[in-house]
Amino acid sequence: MATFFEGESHTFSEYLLVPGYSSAENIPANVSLRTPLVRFKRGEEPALSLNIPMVSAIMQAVSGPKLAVALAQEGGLSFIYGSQSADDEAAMVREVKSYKAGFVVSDSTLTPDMTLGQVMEMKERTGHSTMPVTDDGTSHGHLVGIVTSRDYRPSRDDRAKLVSEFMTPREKMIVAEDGTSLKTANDIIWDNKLNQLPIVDADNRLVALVFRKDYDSHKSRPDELLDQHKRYLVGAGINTRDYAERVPKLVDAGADVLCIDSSEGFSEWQKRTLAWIRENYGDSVRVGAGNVVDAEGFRFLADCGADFVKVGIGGGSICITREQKGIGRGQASALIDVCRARDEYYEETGVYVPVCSDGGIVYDYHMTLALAMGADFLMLGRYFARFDESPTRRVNVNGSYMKEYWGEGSARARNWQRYDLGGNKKGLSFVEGVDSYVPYAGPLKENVDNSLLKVRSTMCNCGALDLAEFREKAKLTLVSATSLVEGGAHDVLLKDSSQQVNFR
Ligand code: RVP
Repeated sequence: MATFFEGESHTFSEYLLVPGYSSAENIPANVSLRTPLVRFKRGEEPALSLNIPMVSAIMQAVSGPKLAVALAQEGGLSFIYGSQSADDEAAMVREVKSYKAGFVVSDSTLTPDMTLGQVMEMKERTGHSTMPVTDDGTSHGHLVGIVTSRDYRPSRDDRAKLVSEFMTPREKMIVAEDGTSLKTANDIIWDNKLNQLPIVDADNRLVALVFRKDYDSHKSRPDELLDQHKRYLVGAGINTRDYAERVPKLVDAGADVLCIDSSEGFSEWQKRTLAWIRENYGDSVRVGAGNVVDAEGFRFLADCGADFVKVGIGGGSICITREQKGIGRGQASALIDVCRARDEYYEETGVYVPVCSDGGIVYDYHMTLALAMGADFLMLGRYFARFDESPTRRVNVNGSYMKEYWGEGSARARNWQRYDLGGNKKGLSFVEGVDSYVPYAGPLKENVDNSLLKVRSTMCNCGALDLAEFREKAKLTLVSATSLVEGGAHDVLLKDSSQQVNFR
């Protein structure tokens, strides 16, 4: 006879927190969101921690170098996607590790023979109005000029006009040489009343741009996640097929932590992958595993030496695994079960193995609930895909800006290693994900600040100043379908019909 779990399997929207006593100390500014990223022994500090409990999903449409930098600046971490060649993935890791705060590699570079029409198209696509001009149009070509929005009048100028006719030419530009510190660059910007300063090497090749606004924002990033050399922390996804080739390249590129990316992690393949890493690197390479949805799966991976365990099957916004294969579990029920197992494991062994809740976070309050249920940190795909920094295109769909977002199990990503069960057949046998649009939401920082302010506020309502205290004090209740209706605006006619949308 099969095993039947007690009760139904629930998801985040079916729960609410009941506030506890909050003292005068409980203000959002006093809340710490610092959380362990990897396993540690009782009484010891974890080797790696996050300053905010957010990591970005191991997905093509989410975790490229740009998002990784933006997220590390806020205190979280990206896992660069593994569904690309090991060399390409390692190059992305390197790009993050070699990123110098405040020095931006141009993503909107022109050639002198491009037209104003093309300039305006590029501005629309990237959202950037400062565009260096190089001889070959690459971000490291020879610098020949610069275009900003002050150089043309879209309503009056002929769209066929060439960049060379209206750019500020190189000889009239103020530049700084490679190796200039951010502080000096900023002084040059102030002394010359500039908005940006191109950095060039001895051969007049463009290296980067420093923007006036970036220096100030750099100074206001208290949560930045840095290694001992003041470089941003970054993770990388691996799979259970080519780890012997991929892991050394990622380690060599400077990846701070790895994660086995699999839709179903309770398997011999994960055991073998973890064993190989321990044999070859001991504890010097940190690696998470998953995904699992019950206590048994957690214990298996913890015993195999996983540094953290990821929870969630079928709850991802682009995921159709449950429909295709009939496996999975409501994300809240899975998380509660696994977090209980983590606490028992800690009691028994003195080893704390952090739990990551992966997928299914739609509203900001879902983050708070997942943390209250015991998650040490959250993995988010859809959430980050909506931001400027995600690697996908911003497109206009019926008058609204959208970003593309597709699953790793979709026909577009074809990440067969994530779903592979062994055997000789290589390739995706059937899709487990979809290709979609998500509403464009602007820059990462604004959104993360806003989401986490809500998390902090709710923690205060529950009398908690850090995540461990929050887990201890949280009181959760299941809600009925009828009280769900009561939770939104109801029985009123909204004046602003745009507030009526349920889709975020
Ligand atoms: P979400 O944040 O709800 O968009 O979910 C993201 C998660 O969905 C990923 O971290 C991963 O676990 C899962 N995923 C990614 N691709 C697919 C798929 O194609 N089915 N699922």
